Formats: sequence, C-alpha cells, structure tokens
Amino acid sequence: MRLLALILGLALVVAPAARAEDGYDLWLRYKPVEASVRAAYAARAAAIAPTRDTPTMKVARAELERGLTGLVGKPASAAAGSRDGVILLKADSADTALGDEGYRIRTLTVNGRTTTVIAANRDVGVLYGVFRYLSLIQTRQSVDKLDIASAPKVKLRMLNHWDNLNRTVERGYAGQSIFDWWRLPGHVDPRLVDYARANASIGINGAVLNNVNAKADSLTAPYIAKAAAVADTLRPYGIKVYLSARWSAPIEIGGLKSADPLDPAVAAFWKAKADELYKAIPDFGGFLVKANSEGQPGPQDYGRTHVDGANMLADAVGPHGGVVIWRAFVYSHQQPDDRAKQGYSEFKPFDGQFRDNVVIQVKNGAIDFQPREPFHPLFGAMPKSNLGMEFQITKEYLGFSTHLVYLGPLYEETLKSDTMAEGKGSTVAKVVDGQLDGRKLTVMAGVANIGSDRNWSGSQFDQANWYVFGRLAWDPEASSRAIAEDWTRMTFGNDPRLVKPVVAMMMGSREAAVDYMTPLGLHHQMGRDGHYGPGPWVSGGPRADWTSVYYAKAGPDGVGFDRTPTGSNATAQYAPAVGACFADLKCVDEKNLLWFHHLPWDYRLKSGDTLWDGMVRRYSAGVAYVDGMNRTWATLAPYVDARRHAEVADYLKIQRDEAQWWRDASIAWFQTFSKRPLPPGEKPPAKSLEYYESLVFPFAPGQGG
Ligand code: BDP
Repeated sequence: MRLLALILGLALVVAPAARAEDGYDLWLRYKPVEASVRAAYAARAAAIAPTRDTPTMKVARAELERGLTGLVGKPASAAAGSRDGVILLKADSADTALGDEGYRIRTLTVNGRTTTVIAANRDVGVLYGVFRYLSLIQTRQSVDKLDIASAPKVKLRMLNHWDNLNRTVERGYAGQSIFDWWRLPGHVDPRLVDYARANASIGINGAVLNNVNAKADSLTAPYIAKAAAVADTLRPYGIKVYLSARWSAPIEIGGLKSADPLDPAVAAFWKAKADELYKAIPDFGGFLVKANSEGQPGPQDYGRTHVDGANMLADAVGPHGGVVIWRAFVYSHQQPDDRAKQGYSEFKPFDGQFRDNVVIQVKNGAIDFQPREPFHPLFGAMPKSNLGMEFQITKEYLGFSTHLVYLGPLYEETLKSDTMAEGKGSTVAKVVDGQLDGRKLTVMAGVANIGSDRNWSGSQFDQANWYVFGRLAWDPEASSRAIAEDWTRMTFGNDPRLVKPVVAMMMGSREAAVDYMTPLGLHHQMGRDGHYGPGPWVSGGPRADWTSVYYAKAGPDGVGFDRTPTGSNATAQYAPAVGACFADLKCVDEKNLLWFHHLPWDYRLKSGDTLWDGMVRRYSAGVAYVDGMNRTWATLAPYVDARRHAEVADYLKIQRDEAQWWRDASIAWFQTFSKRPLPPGEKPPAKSLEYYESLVFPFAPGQGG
C-alpha cells in the first residue's frame, strides 16, 4: 500500500515535468530562469506583501506567485517591510497620469527594505503591472532599479469572436469555439480562466462572444444566463463581455412584426432587452452590430439609416453605460459601384450624427482583410464620430493556421499610414487612439484566432498574432519588431541564437505571403467561399464583387483595378494629397500598384522589369522566403522543445507546398492574358491551369454555420 502511494506520489511529481510543451501555456510559460541569474531575480522577489482582497487583486497576487514560483522560486508571504526584496501591490495610488488601467512599477526603499511597488489607481492596473513585471523577468531584463509607467492609449481593446452557438467558428482555424454554450452555465470550462489570463497579460479588456453574423437566440434568457456565467469568469481579469446583436431580433424573439428603428415598439423591445442583460451582467459592455451587409438585416430594410439604427440601440444601452459598436463593413447587393468605395459613401455623410456612445468600427482596409490593403479612407474622414479599428487576427486570407505569417507588420503598416486629414502626421494610429480629434471613446478590435486546439490559435506562431494585436491595442504606436522579440523570448526562450533568426523570420513573413499570393497590389484572388488557396479564375456566381476576376481585371491589355479618376475614382475618398499620390504612377508605392491602377503587361517597374516579369519574380520571391524559413527553422532544433519544433516544421512544409501552388496557379492563369514567356531562370508551373482550376475543397475549415 505504502509503496503504491509512494509510486503514485512520485508519478505526480514527475508527470508535470514530463509533459511535452504543446503551446497551451502561450507566452506565460514561466519556465525557470538560468541558474546564473536566478539569485539576482529571486533577491528582488523574496516575498509578496499582503494585498487588499478584491477578486482582481486576488488574481493579480496569484499570478505573481505563480509566475515567480515558475521563474525563480516560490516567494514567501511576508508582511510588508519584514524583509528585503518585497513586492508590494497597491491599487489606490491617485496618480492621474495612469488613468483607470495604467500602472507604475518602481523600486523604492520602504521601511529600510528594497521594495518593488506595482501601483495603480484601480486593481486592474495592478494586474496589468504584475504581468509586465513578470515579462521583464521572462525577457531577462533587469528588475533592480525600476521606474516604468504605462497606460493604454485605446479605451476598448477587444476581441471579436466569430463563434457560433453550435461551437463552429466562422473563419476559425483553431478547432471549436472555446465557449461551450451547450454546457454553460452549469459548467464553465476552466480553460476560460486561462483565456482571461492571456488576454489580461496583453491588456485586452473586452470580448464579443458571438459571431457578427448573429443569431437572435443569443439574446434569449437561457443564452443571457450562459453569457453571464462567462462574464463572471472574465470579470476579475478586467474583461467585459459584449454580444453581437441581430437586427431582426425584435421579430425573431420579440414577437413583433417589424424591426424598424423608428417604431416605438421596436425601441421598447431593445430597451427591455438591455435592462434584462444588465440585470444578469451589470457591467455588460454593449452590442456589436453588422447591419445591411452581406445579406444581414438592418435599418435600411425599413428605409432608415445607420444613424437611426445605431442611435436607437445606443439609447437602450446608454443609461447602463453601454456602447454600440456599429460596423462600417457594408456593401449592398444592389450597389454597382466599386465595392472599395461603399463603406465611405455610406458613412461619411453621417459624421457628427451618431450618439456619444456609438463607435463606428472600420476594417483596416476598404475591401476585406486582404494580405495587403491601403488604409480605409474613413480613417480621418469622420472627425466628429468615434471611429474604431477592426483588424483580423484569424488568417482567413493569409494561409489559415498552417502558414507562418506574423501580422505585426500588417497592423503597423496600417497604423503608421498618414491620412493627412489634418496635415502631415495625421496617422491612422492617432485617429484610432483619439489623439487627432480629442475623442475619448476609442476602440481597437481584432477578429480572434482562438479555438479549442491545445495551442489555442491553430499554430504556435499564430499565438504571436493574438499577442501583437493586444500589445498594439494598448499602444498603437509600438513597434511590431520589438513586440515580436518579446513574444519570441517569452514563448520559445532567450538564447540569442534562437531569438534573432526567429524574429527575422517573423518580420519578413507577411511580405512573403503578399508576394506568393497577391503581389504588387493584387487582391482577393483566393478560392471561392472557403478562401483556401489560389482562385484567380473565380468568376460568375451571385455577385461580381465576390469574384477574383472583378478585382484583378486581367485581360490582354493588362491587369489591375483602376481606382484613379479615369476609373472608379476611389482615390478621391482620401485626403487630396494622399489620393493624388495613389492616383499618380510616379508617386504610388509599388506595393499598392495594381490596387489603384490598371496597367499594360509591359509597364516598366522601378526595377526595370516589365510588369509581367516583375509579377512572376515576386511570386517566386515569396516561395523562396518560405524555403528560407524552412531551412532556418531546421537549424533551431537545439533551442526549441521537440514537440513544438516538430509541429512548426510540419506546418512550414505545408506552407512551402502551398506557396508554390499559389505561385504556379497564379502564373498559369495570368499567363493566358499576358501571353508572354516567363523571365529567364523562372520555372514553368508544375501542372496545367486546368488542373489548378479543378481543385475544390468543400471541407476547408472555417465555413461552419
Ligand atoms: C468576410 C468573411 C465573412 C465575414 C465578413 C464580415 O469572409 O465570413 O462575415 O468578412 O466581416 O471577410 O462580416
């Protein structure tokens, strides 16, 4: 008996160490630091002073203890001042510079003892400070003489989950939804606590739990109770819950005949619904709405406007402190104009008419989360409205979860773009964080890439996209390279032989994907519906602007979408200087060339190549980059645990094959128009165009509904 107990006991001790790393711990791995630096860190973190007992302070303290225990050894629970190396958590600092969520970390002498004070005005700031403090150790920075202050520049930093009530995830490539609606509220998966920890560690403070293509069911009493259970779990971590609202809910679950926003019965329905929601979830964040877009119902069905709709909902949640986030991703079925122009055309005229608690949420570009898009012309164009950013973290158009594509440079490129709306330096970042027009209610949203996979995001490297999104939402002017480095250190380790090449790989990976998928400003060339793989030949079907041929406009005369004044004139939606540059071949950056211009195959690029030759070379350069990532990663085996190394290596091979497929299929297709030979040294496509066109993927992930 005793022997058995001993064996079992031993197994318990041994088992955790034996568990292979699978990515579940994300960037919060808290592995022991090297013996050579352990004592120095441990000396600063010998004990944690007692804390106030709010739920958030409890989790802050627990996280600190957990992190330190893993990194440098368990701290003692000392009374404040009883020993050297105390960490003091303080949530009542009356420090106006920090706002509601900021923190300050300082090394001070308190009662003659060296003390690290993590201070904030509110307990959630302390939690953020704790994560920052732990990250300093995780990235091997000194914690000896700290004086750090940080406060978020954007108010609502949120994930938009496109999760359905049946646990499928629209455009999700990481398994099922982490929200198990069926078992909620009776059972709350403890995984949601780890989800909350990860979000809090990067400052995310809101989550929309259900798909923008919403079902009215999520607003019924049973589902409100389920959402309330999720909200209770996330609350200590400073995360508020929001729901996507289906416009026609008054008809579907309210027994009304109409969803007309000016009908008093409809307004009463939403008011009562808001009251019901706030009763169950007192800090409910508000509604996210996709209306009159891609067939979703909306106020225009009743001859009303976005303003009528958004303001009516805003009045329902306003008394409770809630917000309405109204999406600008709209394009109507009837509208024959360039799809890129429709968001601006529909919203710009309403500037200044939305309620103070309405935010217009605008995708980064005017089409749809493409590998590269110029910034959306609405940024800078609505100074009298709250304008939020919507990025896509899940890689719908960027190779799903098997392509290594770090999205930091994509986000940074958009945020750094100069709208020139109020002179030079009017960057998108300054619109989004409210600086430009002194706006307070600011939003940065990311369409989540999180699912039930052990590694959360479908791949190890896609975790970096969740991470960088959160960090940039906190500070839209931060550097995506610095963030990649932090992530790499925390996720894989601090050995420079690992960090340098991994960061380099990541930083070039998005440009490589642009090259092998849609070089030189091409866009929307992927397969129909599932958006998997190349489909430049996609044509026909219900609407032209769901086809590839609409966007590339390839013909014997050339390729590209003319959005200059001779074409759709979308360039006129930008500030004059910006629009004029986009429309001018001498000024436009070649990365956006075919986004704005239709050009002959023999057009001369800056390199001296013809457009055709240059295009082919770009496709090949993308493939070559992926080859390089495969080679680099193979050399990193000594520095990465076996299981994660193998998983990444497998995915890189998939990416290699698919990059080649993209190149070959695209070249085969466009060559039927260019009718020109490949430039010297370029290999012809491996298979015939007919072969590529014949491929179909009815089971590609992310399409469940
Ligand atoms: C598109 C997606 C579609 C979404 C839509 C949206 O393909 O699944 O519903 O965006 O943002 O990119 O509403």
